[in-house]
Amino acid sequence: MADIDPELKRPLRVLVAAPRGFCAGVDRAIRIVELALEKWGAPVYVRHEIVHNRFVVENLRAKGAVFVEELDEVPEDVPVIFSAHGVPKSVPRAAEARRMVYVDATCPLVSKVHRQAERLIAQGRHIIFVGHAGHPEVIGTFGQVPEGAMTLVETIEDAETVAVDDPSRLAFLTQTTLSVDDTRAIVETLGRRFPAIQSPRGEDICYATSNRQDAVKVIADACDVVFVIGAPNSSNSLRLREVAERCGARAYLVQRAADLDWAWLAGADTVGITAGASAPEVLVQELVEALGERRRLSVEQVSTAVEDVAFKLPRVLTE
Ligand code: 2E7
Ligand code: F3S
Repeated sequence: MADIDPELKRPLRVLVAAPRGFCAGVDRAIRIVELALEKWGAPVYVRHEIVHNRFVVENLRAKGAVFVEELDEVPEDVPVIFSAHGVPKSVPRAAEARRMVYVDATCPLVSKVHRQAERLIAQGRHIIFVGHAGHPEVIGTFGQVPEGAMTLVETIEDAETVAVDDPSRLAFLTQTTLSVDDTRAIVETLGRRFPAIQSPRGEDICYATSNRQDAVKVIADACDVVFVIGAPNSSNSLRLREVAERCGARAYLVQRAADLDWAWLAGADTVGITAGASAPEVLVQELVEALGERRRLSVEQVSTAVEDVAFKLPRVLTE
């Protein structure tokens, strides 16, 4: 006789965080690709994953989008879209030189940081940029200013040791998807070492990042296990997993339900689910359904904020 799984149909409380999933910048970026396909027909090229989610990318690919990493992979006479994470100034410049049709899907909140960087450089300041090396947003923001005008700080240790020429003419900016708590500590360190450092006008960490971190904290406090739906290259999703883990939960990043390992749920009575800003809601529902196949679920949504942010689409696609 086959063994009966003792976990099967044991009750499982599921807390689903809100806000979770798509932010306004992701909504806009995906819509830009869809509208470009409607307006110009396939293929439409996209430089870099429009957002860091395989499911989103595959769906758009099925509609005729072609994803490449560099502009020189785009053939002549086809439109190209720049991803939500932003691009160095050299990219639109190269597109203009080739007389390409391009649409910039950079999140407006990232563009705002780009403009702040330019303004600070015009004031003669050196910028300390708090972010993660190699991330496309960081590459894009560094590409707004002349080489050497900005220094990357990734950790508290970096903040303790970074050397600057003139501490009286210093400012800092940050990536939009950082850990709110880690960034606070880094910024405090910078402020202690460089009392004259100028802060960003508003927060650079975006509303979606901080709302999702607040919400996951609340569920993680009550959960044995937290699942974050997101890709391994998704900065904001990685931060959500870290935040959940720091609250004492066992926290896993999963791209979709198929990644779930049932061993992770051993002994768990309460699990939490959230999703990074680039993860579609269908993947949340898919995970809930997968859990329901083995356990008897009670599902509750835990809401810590209501979001009503929406960004305008580029005129070229709406006229
Ligand atoms: C753009 C920006 O695509 P994502 O996973 O990107 P991150 O930056 O978190 O790796 O999420 C949406 C998004 C977030 N930030 C897009 Cl700058
Ligand atoms: Fe923009 Fe923040 Fe989303 S920077 S793309 S609103 S995660």
